[in-house]
Amino acid sequence: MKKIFIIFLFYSFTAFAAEKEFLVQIKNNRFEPSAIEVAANQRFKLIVENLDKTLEEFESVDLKKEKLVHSGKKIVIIIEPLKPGEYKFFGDFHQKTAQGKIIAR
Ligand SMILES: [Cu+2]
Repeated sequence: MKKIFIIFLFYSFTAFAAEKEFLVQIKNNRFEPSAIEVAANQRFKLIVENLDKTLEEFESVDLKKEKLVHSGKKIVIIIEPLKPGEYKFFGDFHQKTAQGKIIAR
C-alpha cells in the first residue's frame, strides 16, 4: 500500500515537472506576446505577469478561464490539453487593446 502511494507521488511529480511554461506579459494594456504557439494535446502552464500600474483580468471564453492579475504580480493558469486550433483571450478591463490568442498545433 505504502509503495503504491510513493510510486503515485513520483509520477505526479514528474508529470508536473514536465509541464511547459509560457509567459505572457501585460504592458501598456496589451499582451506581449499576443500569440503563443503550444503543442496540442499537452497540458501546460500559462504565466501572466502584469507590468502595468492598473489591475487587469485575464479572461478567455474559449478556455473558460477568468483570473485577476494585480499590478506587478504574476498568476499561473494550468491549461488542460487542447485540441488543435485557436483560443482567444483578452484583458477584461482593457478589451480594446488587450487581445491575444493561443495557437495549439
Ligand atoms: Cu471578467
